[in-house]
Amino acid sequence: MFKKVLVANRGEIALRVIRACKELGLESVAVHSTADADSLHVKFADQAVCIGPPASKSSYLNVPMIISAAEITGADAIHPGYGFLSENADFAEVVRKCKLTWIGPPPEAMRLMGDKIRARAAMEAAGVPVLPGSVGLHDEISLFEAADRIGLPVILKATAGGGGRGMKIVYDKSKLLEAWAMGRTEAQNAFGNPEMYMERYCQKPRHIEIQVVADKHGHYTHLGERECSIQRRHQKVLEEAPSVALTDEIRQKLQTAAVRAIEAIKYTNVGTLEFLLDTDGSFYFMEMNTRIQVEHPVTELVTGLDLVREQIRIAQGEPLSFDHTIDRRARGHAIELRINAEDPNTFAGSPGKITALHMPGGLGVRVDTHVYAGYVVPPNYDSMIAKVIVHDVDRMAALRRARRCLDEMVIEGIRTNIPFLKRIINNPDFIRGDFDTGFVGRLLAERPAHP
Ligand code: MV4
Repeated sequence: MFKKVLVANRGEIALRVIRACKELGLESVAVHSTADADSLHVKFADQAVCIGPPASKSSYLNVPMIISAAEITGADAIHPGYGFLSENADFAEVVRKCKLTWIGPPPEAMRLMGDKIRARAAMEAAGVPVLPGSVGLHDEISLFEAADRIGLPVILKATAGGGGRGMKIVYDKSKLLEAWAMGRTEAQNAFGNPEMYMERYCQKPRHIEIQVVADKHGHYTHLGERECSIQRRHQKVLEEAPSVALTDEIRQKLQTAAVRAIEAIKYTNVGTLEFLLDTDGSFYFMEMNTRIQVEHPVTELVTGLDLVREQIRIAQGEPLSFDHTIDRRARGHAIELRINAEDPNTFAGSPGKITALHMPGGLGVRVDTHVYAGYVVPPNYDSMIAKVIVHDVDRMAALRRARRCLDEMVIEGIRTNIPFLKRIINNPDFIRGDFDTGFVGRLLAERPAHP
């Protein structure tokens, strides 16, 4: 049993984890860069340690500094949040070698899911649908053989990639070689591994993910889906649960596939299986995220569970806090709006001092944020400054609540994407539930940015 948790992250998720620790009677240690000294996660933790200069590489990715901070403060567990070191299996192993508890999945499961080719193979072996695809493509011959077998269009993805970086879509055989060569260069630069593989390209899919959770007592279960098709350049903008696109039959099949997947790999902790949902109702495994996700509150509001508390309990060796054999349905509808410090037209980051701030509130409204009036948004990190998550009895009611919240919100001194979020939630196609992963791209092509 551990007593003190070091939170190896920043921003709203660090605060989110610290809050869960407090409610469980655990002490918390914040680590922070010099740029984050005034962040709420630093103020609300029991102890705080500065671990380096603003650059992530020197602070939130600096493994020796983070381990030292744990040793100096007597922390006996590490929660990695999302991003940064959260999906780094080597870090998880270092944490364990230092006799600290890793509040995350088994490193072997993290490593498996980090290798997209191995992950595909493991899912296929577990009976989870995957798109027709290839293994690693190491020469021109295997490249063209794979394209001929799979059929155009195809998508080239980095074996060590994920989240859409380094992907190349190829519609024409004459473009295949160049796309592969460019992809290899990008993959080498981004992930330190040039290897690419191929899949049949699914046009106009929805991005549906299934939240999973498993303890160390052999209980594997799911907590339903999240609809994550509203993305801009592979960055989610808005997420909701449940998805309007799923029939009970497809939902059931997705859930069964997700639970089968985590059972097959003996997963523990929380995780997410990402699926592409094709227009004909077929679905395919895309990747698995072996971490708590930004959009986890959407699932918390429709299940009533605290996913970070579950993570901590699981790491302590406790069973799931709930009876996973009953109550499978989402309660009402939840929508998360990601508030970013960015220009709503150009999407360029907009760091600086927040001179005035009013966050929305009232029934069915949750705001997760580390910012306050007078806070200075540093230019060094992700632009997300808050999440507004609304809950109501059904999707239309939740949308009305989301509109009310965006109208209430006041953020002065910096620019935010609030006007862009309003545009999405007032769009007739979005309101009808008629959208796919190309929705935001088409919206912006219609009325482009004004730089
Ligand atoms: C795909 C795809 C179509 N076909 N794979 C984007 C992020 C990464 N997880 C994989 N992604 C995609 N993989 C096949 N075989 C389309 C996407 C994709 C996408 C997926 C989800 C949300 C937004 C997206 C935007 C563009 C492409």
